[in-house]
Amino acid sequence: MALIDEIRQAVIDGQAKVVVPKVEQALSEGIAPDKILHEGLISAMSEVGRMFEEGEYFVPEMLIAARAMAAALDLLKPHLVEQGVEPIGKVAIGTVKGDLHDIGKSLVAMMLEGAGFEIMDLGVDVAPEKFVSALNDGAQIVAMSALLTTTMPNMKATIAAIEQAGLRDRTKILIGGAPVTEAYANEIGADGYAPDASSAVRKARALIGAA
Ligand code: B1M
Repeated sequence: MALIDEIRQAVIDGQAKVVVPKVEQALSEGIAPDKILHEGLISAMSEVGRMFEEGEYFVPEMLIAARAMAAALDLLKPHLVEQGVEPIGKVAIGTVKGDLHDIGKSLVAMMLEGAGFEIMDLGVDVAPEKFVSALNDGAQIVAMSALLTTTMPNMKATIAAIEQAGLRDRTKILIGGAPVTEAYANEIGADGYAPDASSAVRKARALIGAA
């Protein structure tokens, strides 16, 4: 089996102790971090999602696979994030209230950081008021992630809270996550939608006029 497939399989099997040395090996063999990310890690999580949908995996298996992926992402981070770049803007990023999925959000945060944004990572299950207080602390962009159809409405609730706080005019709002669409972004009055981490960077740059 090719090394990248071994990484993918080890994430699916939730074997963090296998994934980490294999990612180290892949990096030392000169395999591009981007290839490890997409063909190894992200592809593995899609398969885990499919297995969950089809009843082959349950929540504990999903969680263990996510932990293996997170351990691999920690290793990849320095390779994906350029160090010492002058900040081009401040982003408050979080997964919306009620939603505990953090891998996609963290990946978007990592890529934004690599593109020169200063990141305030608010974590998961972030209440609208927390986004508002990050804006009061100087964030220009609010970046919201949602992985559940049931938590998407909390994006709209957060926009309402920002409006109510009188901060909407000076705030750019970017949203994303597997169930989120451009149409939904338009519907709730967000300024942008991105389907993945690299387009999130392009969108964020465009939103603050740094494109
Ligand atoms: Co959950 N889960 N989960 N889960 N989980 C999904 C999302 C699901 C699609 C699985 C399935 O049924 N196929 C399903 C949602 C169904 C729906 O609402 N339509 C689901 C469910 C149902 C649940 C629970 C309700 C299960 C239960 O308890 N019965 C529960 C909810 C808990 C909660 O949040 N309150 C739950 C729990 C969990 C775990 C905790 C076990 C674990 C998360 C662990 C963690 O994050 N630390 C988990 C996992 C791992 C998944 C899957 C398998 C993988 C998610 C992931 O990390 N993907 C997922 C199935 C799937 O996605 N195929 C699933 C990899 C990641 C890189 O991709 O997050 O999509 P993603 O991020 C992408 C893009 O979406 C985009 O860029 C990223 C990189 O390209 N993006 C943005 C994301 N945020 C963005 C923000 C942006 C822009 C782009 O701008 C701001």
